[in-house]
Amino acid sequence: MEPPLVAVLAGGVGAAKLLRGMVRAVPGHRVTAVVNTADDLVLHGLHVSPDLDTVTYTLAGEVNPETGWGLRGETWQAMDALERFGTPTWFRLGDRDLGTHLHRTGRLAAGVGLAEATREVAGAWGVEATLLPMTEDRVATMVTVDDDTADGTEVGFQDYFVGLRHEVAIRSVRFAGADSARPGPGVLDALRDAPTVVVAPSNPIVSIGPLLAVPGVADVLADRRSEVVAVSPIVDGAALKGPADRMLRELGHEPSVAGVARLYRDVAATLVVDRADAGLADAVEAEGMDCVVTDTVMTDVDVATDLCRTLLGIGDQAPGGTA
Ligand code: FO1
Repeated sequence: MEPPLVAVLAGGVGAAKLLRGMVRAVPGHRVTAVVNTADDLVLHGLHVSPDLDTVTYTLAGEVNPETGWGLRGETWQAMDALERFGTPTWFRLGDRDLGTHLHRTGRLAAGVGLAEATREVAGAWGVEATLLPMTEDRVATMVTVDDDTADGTEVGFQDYFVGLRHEVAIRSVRFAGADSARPGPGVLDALRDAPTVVVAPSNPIVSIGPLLAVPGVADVLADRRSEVVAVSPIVDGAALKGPADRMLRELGHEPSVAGVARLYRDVAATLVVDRADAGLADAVEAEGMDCVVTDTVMTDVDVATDLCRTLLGIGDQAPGGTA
């Protein structure tokens, strides 16, 4: 198998959009994505891996374009049937999507690892890129939400994100199990061997945070920091999707490209920011990262492809340059 030309640290929707451009910028089979699994949950006895599935369905051209997750043309008969029993259905699994969770859960029960189950799912959807779960061990993002109690209440990530519609303020985030998690098969090799490593424009706290918390990952990136380029998920002080800006603020970080630079400067030499943030390039550089300004809002696959070409050629960019 040919080695990857690029390895991408990936969360869900933002990363999936970027990867759609990446597999046009270079041959799909030369792209490896290391994907967050700390959002995974077991529901109705099924192992659900939202970020792996979002990336898979997006690369297959089958993602629901309205939500950015789940499958297009989905039906919900299984959820309707569950409601009949009074079973909670706050986390919606469509009928077609259920097939993926049934397959994954069956394979895991048969003793196959998550990496192999992921390879099977991605392959069946015709995805050429290699998708690697960050770990096969259980790592769970836990969020302490602000409530009337003195210490707040800790809930699982999907309880916060979907159950509470990320409308409540948060006090802290931790990645349970991360300290003893082993990187998934092939993860460290891909991050060491790919000529370029890209940190996708995913939530720095709850999507990229767990990846960097897996022992070994941040060290590999720090060792080759000059070849690691991150894309800011914050544009003009706001997240394009989801609560990243609010989470940053609530956890004491600045919700700006400068705040993102502060989080990534130890593992990446370059931060790519949108033209809307051109005025903050000096602030990014003051944090110790080179700043490249270009179009990062991936309104269509052509913008994503151009962005990826810029990322791959970043070594040729003058620091602080405009692509
Ligand atoms: N997000 C929601 O807001 N509501 C849902 O009911 C929901 C179901 C769901 C099912 C499968 C899947 O792969 C993703 C799903 N998501 C849902 C998205 C998911 O919560 C988030 O995309 C990620 O975990 C954050 O990256």
